[in-house]
Amino acid sequence: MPRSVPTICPYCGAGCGFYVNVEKGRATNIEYMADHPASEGALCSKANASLEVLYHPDRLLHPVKRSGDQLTRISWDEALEAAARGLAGTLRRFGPDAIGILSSSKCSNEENYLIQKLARLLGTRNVDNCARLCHAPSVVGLNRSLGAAGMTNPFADLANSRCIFVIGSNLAENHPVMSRWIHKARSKGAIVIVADPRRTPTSWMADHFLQLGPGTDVALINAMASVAIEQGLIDRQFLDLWTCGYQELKSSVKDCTPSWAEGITGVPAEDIVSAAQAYAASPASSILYSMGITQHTTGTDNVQALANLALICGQIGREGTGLLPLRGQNNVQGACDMGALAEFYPGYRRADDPSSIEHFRQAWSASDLPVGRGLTATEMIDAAADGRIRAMYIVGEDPVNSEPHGGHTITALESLDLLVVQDIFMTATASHADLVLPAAAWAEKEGTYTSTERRVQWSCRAVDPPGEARTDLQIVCSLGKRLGLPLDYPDASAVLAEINRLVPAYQGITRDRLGPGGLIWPCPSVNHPGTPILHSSGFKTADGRATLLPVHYRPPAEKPSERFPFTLTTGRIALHHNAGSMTRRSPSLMQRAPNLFVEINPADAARLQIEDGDDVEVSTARGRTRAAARTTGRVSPGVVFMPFHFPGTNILTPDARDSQAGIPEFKVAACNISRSD
Ligand SMILES: Nc1nc2c(c(=O)[nH]1)N[C@H]1C(S)=C(S)[C@@H](COP(=O)(O)OP(=O)(O)OC[C@H]3O[C@@H](n4cnc5c(=O)[nH]c(N)nc54)[C@H](O)[C@@H]3O)O[C@H]1N2
Ligand SMILES: Nc1nc2c(c(=O)[nH]1)N[C@H]1C(S)=C(S)[C@@H](COP(=O)(O)OP(=O)(O)OC[C@H]3O[C@@H](n4cnc5c(=O)[nH]c(N)nc54)[C@H](O)[C@@H]3O)O[C@H]1N2
Ligand code: SF4
Ligand SMILES: [Mo]
Repeated sequence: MPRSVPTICPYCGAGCGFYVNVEKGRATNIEYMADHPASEGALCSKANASLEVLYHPDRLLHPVKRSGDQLTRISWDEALEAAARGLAGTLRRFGPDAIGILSSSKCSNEENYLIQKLARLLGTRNVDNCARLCHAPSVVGLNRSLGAAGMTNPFADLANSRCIFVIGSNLAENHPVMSRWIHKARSKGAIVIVADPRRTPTSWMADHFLQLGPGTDVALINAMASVAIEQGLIDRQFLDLWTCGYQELKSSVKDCTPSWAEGITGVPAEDIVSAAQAYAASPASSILYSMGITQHTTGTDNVQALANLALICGQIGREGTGLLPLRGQNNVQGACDMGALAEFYPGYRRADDPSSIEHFRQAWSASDLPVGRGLTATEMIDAAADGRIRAMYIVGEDPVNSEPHGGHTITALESLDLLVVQDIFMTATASHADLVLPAAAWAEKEGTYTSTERRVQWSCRAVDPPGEARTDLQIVCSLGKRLGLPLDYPDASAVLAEINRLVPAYQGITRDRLGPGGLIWPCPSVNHPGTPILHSSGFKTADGRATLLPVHYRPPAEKPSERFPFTLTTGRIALHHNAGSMTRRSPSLMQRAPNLFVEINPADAARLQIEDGDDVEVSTARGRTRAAARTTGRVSPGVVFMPFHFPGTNILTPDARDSQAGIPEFKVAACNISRSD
């Protein structure tokens, strides 16, 4: 009998649902889920091609061990024994700080919960996930400004917005199914503002398109705040009731006039004024943002500037308003909620707060747990390079292709005594590992995933994993057991029951309540319906008020120079996902997007005698990479863009980071480009 199994898309944080149809134990096709509250039956190209990836012949089938250049198939028993012996040896010889663990925002909540628990029971504080490369500035900035970092309103609520301000987000390509909600709002008359250095498909939806220079967002946003204040478009009542710090903010943006901002951003002053008026004066305005805002040395400042703008205009806490940081990976929201972060235990309990530690010590019956913030993902790479970290366990991440300055990442991983990688494919990172453990993919396991809407959804197991691959949950539990740690859970439901007890926002999100569409956290009890809109009755701060935090414009770390006269910005395209280990294995996606390219303005190309399709070399102070030139007016003169879905892009990106959130500056590097003859 064919079965239709409900699953959650394994790619982005939009959290679309679809059915996997199974016949005789094999997934035959996927079917749309018309009653899904966010995706309403729609899916994008990546999800439509997901079975090509699930059944790709490259799937890892057995554990392997590397000696020299030789990869040898070994049994699970040998693999787990070697991993446990290696980690225990590092612990004995160098102490817990010499171990680094990267958890996976591709994995379920239950798996992330167990990975961070394994790390902390082992005694190491060094556990993190790829949120560090993604929304760490939102976690830091929004917690500081608003007391909570989640997306404030669900997608469907965009239909209630009268003005939608999209800044540094290309959701038409990167959360494509969700851009339908903007179209719906537009068809009801909403005004759309898009601020991006590139003319992306998202910008095609814009009534106001602000083509700012990379890394100049604080100037633009502060100028918009200054216009709102000058023109009396602020919400005084809201400011008095719900915020503190208005006078300081007002004086901090006093000199941020539109013409000052024009000089920095390149956006005409009158366009800044009309965008500010549209946003501030509308009865319900929302702000959507993602990597164009966060991946900067000023990432946290950018986020706080946006929070300031929303707060002074009172555009938060109601239908059609809010701040929507669009999360990236399918479960990056959940990985953070579960405490797979250097600075937080589950439920955002601070790792440097002794009372959180005591709470978990008792709950986990542990004799001791590490106190204090651990190393972030990027700091772990540095620590591996200089010998402070000697062993790493990397689950479902590909830092060789996703961390900046790839040459440095490879040197760092090569200098480890032990590298264990757990993935579904032999990634660039896995090719440097001593042990590679084959994991089951999304449709081969069950558990919960939390979308960017804070929507917690149960994904069911449709088929068996290939070969000897096991679920991440099984692997982590068996590794824990070999290390003598109490990690004994029969299945995901048992782990979820522990999460229900220990993470207040998930308390009411029990297995039996998770039907179609799931539940939106905070959901503090089993009778609670969930909370689609945050901050509707004050903020989660000590006094219920949000804080306006002045920020000042600072330029990016690297400026164009004579040697590197262009600004390189990196990001995504619709048809590939992140470092590409999954989507580069889809024949149908590869046919449409086969190679690495670099977008360059036709005027620059003509000057450099580069023609569309030419093989060019892009170089920065870190290294050089070849790509196919794509001449296009999408980028302004002086700016070039490369996606990071193919190896090579992150050879180029800089080490510079945001000092508050640790995110690398993926969006700005000084580069040169020339024809490679
Ligand atoms: N198709 C596809 N979808 C994805 C992913 C994928 O790889 N492919 N990855 C997922 C993940 S992990 C994430 S985090 C999200 C990311 O989703 P997005 O944030 O939409 O992705 P990016 O393309 O990195 O960057 C967004 C936009 O920021 C712009 N930008 C660059 N510099 C600046 C700047 O200085 N200021 C402003 N205002 N804008 C700037 C870029 O031109 C780009 O259009 O997508 C998720 N969805
Ligand atoms: N230049 C540049 N670099 C960037 C960015 C950028 O915009 N520009 N963006 C950054 C951002 S926002 C992000 S989120 C990071 C992403 O960085 P990564 O998380 O390193 O990138 P992915 O390619 O998504 O890696 C996920 C891995 O998990 C594996 N996987 C999938 N499902 C499972 C599973 O169920 N179990 C296990 N064990 N493995 C699984 C996949 O095969 C893949 O290898 O990249 C960052 N790097
Ligand atoms: S928008 Fe995101 S979650 Fe939805 S189908 Fe596409 S990749 Fe999957
Ligand atoms: Mo991301």
